[in-house]
Amino acid sequence: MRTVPEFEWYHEFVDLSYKPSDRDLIALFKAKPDKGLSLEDVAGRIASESSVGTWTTLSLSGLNIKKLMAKAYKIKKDMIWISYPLELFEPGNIAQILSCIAGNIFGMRALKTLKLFDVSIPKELLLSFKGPNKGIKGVREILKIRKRPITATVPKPKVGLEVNKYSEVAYEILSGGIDLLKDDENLTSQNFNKFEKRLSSIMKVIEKVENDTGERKGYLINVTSSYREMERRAKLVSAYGNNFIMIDVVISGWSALQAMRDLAEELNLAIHAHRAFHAAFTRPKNHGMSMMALAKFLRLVGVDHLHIGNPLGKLEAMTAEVIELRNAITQDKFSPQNQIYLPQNWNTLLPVFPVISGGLHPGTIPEILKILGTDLILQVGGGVMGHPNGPHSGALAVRQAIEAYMRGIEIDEYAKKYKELNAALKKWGKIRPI
Ligand code: CAP
Ligand code: MG
Repeated sequence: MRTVPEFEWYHEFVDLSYKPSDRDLIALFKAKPDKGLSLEDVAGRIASESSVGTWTTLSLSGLNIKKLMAKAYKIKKDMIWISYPLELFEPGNIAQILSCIAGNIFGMRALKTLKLFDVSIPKELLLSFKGPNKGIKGVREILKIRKRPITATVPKPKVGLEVNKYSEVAYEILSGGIDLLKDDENLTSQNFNKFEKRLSSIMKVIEKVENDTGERKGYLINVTSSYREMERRAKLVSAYGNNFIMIDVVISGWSALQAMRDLAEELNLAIHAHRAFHAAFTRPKNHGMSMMALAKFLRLVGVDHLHIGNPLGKLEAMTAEVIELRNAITQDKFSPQNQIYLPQNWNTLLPVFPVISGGLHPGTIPEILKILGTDLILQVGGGVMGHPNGPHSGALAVRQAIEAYMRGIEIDEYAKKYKELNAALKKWGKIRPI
């Protein structure tokens, strides 16, 4: 057992008899202490460094900071539950909250690894944020789609198509029945495809397809850039009559996202949150921040669509985790199926549309709907663009796969009547890509 130097006071941040109040924020950490340290040693260090403490006792006697001290109140195996007093946080300031519970602590030498596993936000702090602007119901109202899954497609290759070609492909995709055209995460305003030229052209395509088909369409245009430029682009999007913007939310950063959420309300826009870069810190099993914690913070700040992984896709995503994530961002009162996660009462904050994407194709759609239900956005990029007969047939095949499921008909049976679906099954079958 390590001898504790006189100048340390971390033990004052551990109280295993403490019972959190419903006004406390609870953070759940997964911790691996450095050699010679116990979980209780590091629990005190995490609670101290993420609230009011530092590495040594201070001479500032008499200061009443006890009310701001976090308390490690439960330790079980490698998990540590820490309770934070509400007064430690600035209402409505996501950056400040993360600077506490997702800040210095990841770099503490006392820890080999540390993962912020989950968070439970008290009502008073929760309601100081806006949450989603449109939510699931609002997005369905925009598109006039009551029950079935909503579909989206990214023209592929990811980037490189000039505006004219991009618009031709967009026409193929949307006229084939896809509801939302989506930019890829790394398409913004490169020389070969400038933002306003693309916006103007795609909105003309949408107008034509809406007139021809009677279906409502939308464009998840990627506004990712510096904040001021995102603001300018979002205003352009609204001026052109589109109801959606897409932001690479993790790359753009929390403060930019929170400002864009306010702007989305003024401009009557829904935010499609692409989570590129998340895997840098969600994928490591023992270090960083979990997708659950990330998803809760994104619902809190207020995105309308969020990618949560595809259990049958090309990127890593465990089915049980995707189901928990779907529940956490859609339920009014989230109660975890896996007891390790923390419950969350979302009060008046709207639900977020789960987006399933990454290696999705018509052959795997029915299985996805069976696992996750139909209140989803299905993003099918390569699974439309790679159809043997082109994107228009790929779009038709996606809608046919959804129709088969909604009508309770086995997809192979349904494919006998629909050549586009049949061709998709011939190419990809019903297997997940690697
Ligand atoms: C999917 C995608 C999305 C990923 C993001 C891509 O394309 O456009 O960015 O799904 O991952 O670029 O890979 P495909 P996640 O449909 O062709 O796979 O949804 O897990 O955040
Ligand atoms: Mg992409």
